[in-house]
Amino acid sequence: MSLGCWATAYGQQAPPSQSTIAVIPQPVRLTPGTGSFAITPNTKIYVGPKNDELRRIGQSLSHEVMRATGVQPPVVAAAPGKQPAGSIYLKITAPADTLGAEGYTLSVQTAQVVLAANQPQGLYLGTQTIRQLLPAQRTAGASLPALEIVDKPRYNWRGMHLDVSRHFFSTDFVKKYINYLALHKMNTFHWHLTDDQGWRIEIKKYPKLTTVGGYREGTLIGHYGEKVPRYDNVRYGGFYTQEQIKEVVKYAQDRYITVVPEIEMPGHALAALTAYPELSCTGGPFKVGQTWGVYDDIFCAGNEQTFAFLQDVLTEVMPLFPSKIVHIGGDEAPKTRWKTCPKCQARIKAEHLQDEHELQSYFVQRMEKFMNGKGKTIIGWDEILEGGLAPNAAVMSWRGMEGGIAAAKQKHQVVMTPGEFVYFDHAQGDPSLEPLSIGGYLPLEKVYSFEPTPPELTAAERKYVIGAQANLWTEYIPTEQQVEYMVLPRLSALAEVLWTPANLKNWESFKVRMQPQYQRFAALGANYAKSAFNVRQ
Ligand code: TNX
Repeated sequence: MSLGCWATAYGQQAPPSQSTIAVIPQPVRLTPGTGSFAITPNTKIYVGPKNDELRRIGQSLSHEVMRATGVQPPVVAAAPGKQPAGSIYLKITAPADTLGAEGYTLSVQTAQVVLAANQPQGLYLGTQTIRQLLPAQRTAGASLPALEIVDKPRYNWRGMHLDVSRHFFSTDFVKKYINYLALHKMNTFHWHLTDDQGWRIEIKKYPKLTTVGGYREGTLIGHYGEKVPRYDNVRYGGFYTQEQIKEVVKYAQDRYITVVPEIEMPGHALAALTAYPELSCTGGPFKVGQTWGVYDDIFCAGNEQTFAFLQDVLTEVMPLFPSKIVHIGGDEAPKTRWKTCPKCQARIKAEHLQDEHELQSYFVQRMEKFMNGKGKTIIGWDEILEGGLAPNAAVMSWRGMEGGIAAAKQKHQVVMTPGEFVYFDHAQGDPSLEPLSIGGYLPLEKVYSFEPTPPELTAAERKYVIGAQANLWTEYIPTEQQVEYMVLPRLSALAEVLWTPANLKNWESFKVRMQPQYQRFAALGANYAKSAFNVRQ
């Protein structure tokens, strides 16, 4: 980045010096001290108590220190109570204080650094703060600024979603994406694995899901909705084997990120129906979607085979994901086919249902019962409210906040993900200068202004809003570089919305703290959107 860029964006200001304290998300309490802790070839990282998990966290910090300073501190098990001077000490403190599982304290003094937490997860999150106190680009003789931090998150669900159906991304890239989440102290990765345009997870009992459903004959070129749609006629697709899924889940777990898989039902199922047309109302045949939008052909709710199939699929999916919660989709399921399907109509009658919306509710409740029986809970898009919410289901509110508000009032957990504030598939700069995208305009400042807890809820109802997430639908995002472009830096704003107490949010301060963050993105080789601050390239 040249000086010219800085001049354009920030008047004549110079970039902040390396010693600037610029942590994102902003910690709950940060008190600057005097002096600094120098990283030297003698610096060691002590971890206590001695165990593999803490050692791994120490190793990851050591790796980051190496990246920033060229010095790789050895990781050493520390005897309890002993605090060697001149080193970095990671320790588990007595449980049951106010820090919770994810909180930590960090004390940087000239003589030593002490990072403490109740749980390893808190320690790991604290190392992400240390990482941001280090220079973004490798600097020999670097130091950490003296300070005291007490920190813990505002929300439990700090999520980021990725649609790998409309476009497919390699496991290597998914891991890179998870790294960006970890840097931002996010703790949930919502993996949208199935949709009309491709089924991306290997299911051994139904191999055609991926051999057939994993590939489409071509992809729409240009905007959805053009009078004469054009296709590139290039076969496109891919899928993850169960081994690859396990690898990604483990990778995320090591970074204290829960992977929530999404298996879409009853809608957005065209890829599955292409592989197994007998699960539709008409019997097909079908083609894996080449166009975006919503398709009328969905899983048949009148057909017992549909339920057996989905239960089999979930039986294979559940053991791959330690997450207690599984996403079952539920959005945009047109009732066109169910209206004319004799079996669906017979089901409506037999179950004394009012209409097709109640049939969808019946569908979701049946799946919920199955999942609850296996010790899992479900979350679905806010359409699952229609026709009656399943008894234990959580709701992901995407069509504004209304669905989430209704669910919270019914004492159901809610994750807020309203399109207006957190759909990262929308353009983030002047739309006429940005790559082809969908949905509208969502600049960084608007993401930053997002408030996940609706003020109209009572104090008791607010507890059901467990957090929020941003979604990245990839209809118009064909490459890894473009994924990075759409997510960065908006992810930084989202992270602060979800971690930092509302009264500490400050857009002006955020903008200043973003400057070293940009350098960090550059050092990671990330294609972040420089346009987000209207910085000339
Ligand atoms: C709506 S958000 C969808 C997705 C699309 C997205 C495009 C949601 C639950 N469904 O299928 O990709 O709009 O912004």
